[in-house]
Amino acid sequence: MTEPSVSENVVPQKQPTHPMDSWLRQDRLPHIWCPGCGIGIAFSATIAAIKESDFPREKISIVSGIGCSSRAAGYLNIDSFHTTHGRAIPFATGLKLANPDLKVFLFAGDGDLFSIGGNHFIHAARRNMDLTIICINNYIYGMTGGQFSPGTPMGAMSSTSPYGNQDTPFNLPHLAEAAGAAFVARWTTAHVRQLKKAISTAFQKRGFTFVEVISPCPTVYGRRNKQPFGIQMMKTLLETSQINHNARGHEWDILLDKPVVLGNFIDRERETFVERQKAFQEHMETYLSEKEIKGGTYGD
Ligand SMILES: Cc1ncc(C[n+]2csc(CCOP(=O)(O)OP(=O)(O)O)c2C)c(N)n1
Ligand code: SF4
Ligand SMILES: [Mg+2]
Repeated sequence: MTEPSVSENVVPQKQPTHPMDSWLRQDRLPHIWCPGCGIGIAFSATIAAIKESDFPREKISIVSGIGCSSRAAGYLNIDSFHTTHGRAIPFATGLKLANPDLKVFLFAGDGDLFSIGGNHFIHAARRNMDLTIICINNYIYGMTGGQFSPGTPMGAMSSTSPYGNQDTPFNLPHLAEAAGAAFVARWTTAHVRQLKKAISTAFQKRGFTFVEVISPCPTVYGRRNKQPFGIQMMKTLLETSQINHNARGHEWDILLDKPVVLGNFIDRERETFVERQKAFQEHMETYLSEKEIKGGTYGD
């Protein structure tokens, strides 16, 4: 009889597991996010919020556009749709209307949601469409090499503003509020607990809910703006932000020399699109049946 080899004697070790493993599409890993990027923090805060919620996994869908942030849809192990640039909202709207029982949320970037997708955002908010939007605002088009975006602060460097950005960025919470969102919050990736709580609230609430997440992009934003490391950017986010839930719209502007105001700013009740649609359906059926009885034509 031959002696067992050393390798045969080794007791097989159980692979360590992570509490979020089952929420990730393991075949898609490793992910594309750079070391120091904040997207992963926002992504795990989102998973934690989903885990805590009452929604069964098969009743939740994530939709994203295109960008580093939008890659999240491909990594999350639920029904996910990685759509085209700027078109996540119309896609998600279709999904929600086809199956109103679903909880549909978006995870996408400042460029995707507010440049090419900006019009969809304001109209979905106006209609109080039943969607939760998580926007990663890293002040830049990360994926395509650091062009300025509608989130880039005035004066900040980018690959397309080598002398500083001359435009004012959108005040995203103010835009969401003005357009009609039911819940509006802003946190950073350095405020994980508050962020997770805001995402939970946004998930539970009816209608159009919006959470802006200020997130470091050391690779294409930080390096051009004297903060090449993610940890430095996180420290700056902590040092230069102020929590004030009662601040109002104009105080939410992002300026390089002023603290960034954070909080759960807006929480209000408005009839949602899906609710209105049900009522409208009934109204339409009554209208049509009356027309039929009287023998009139549509539009009379
Ligand atoms: C129709 C169309 N236009 C432009 C692009 C190129 N593009 C891909 S991602 C992106 C910007 C992404 O920026 P953002 O949404 O802020 O995401 P980030 O990468 O910063 O997370 C652009 C312009 C594209 N894919 N499709
Ligand atoms: S380029 Fe920026 S946003 Fe994209 S993964 Fe790298 S650090 Fe994150
Ligand atoms: Mg971006």
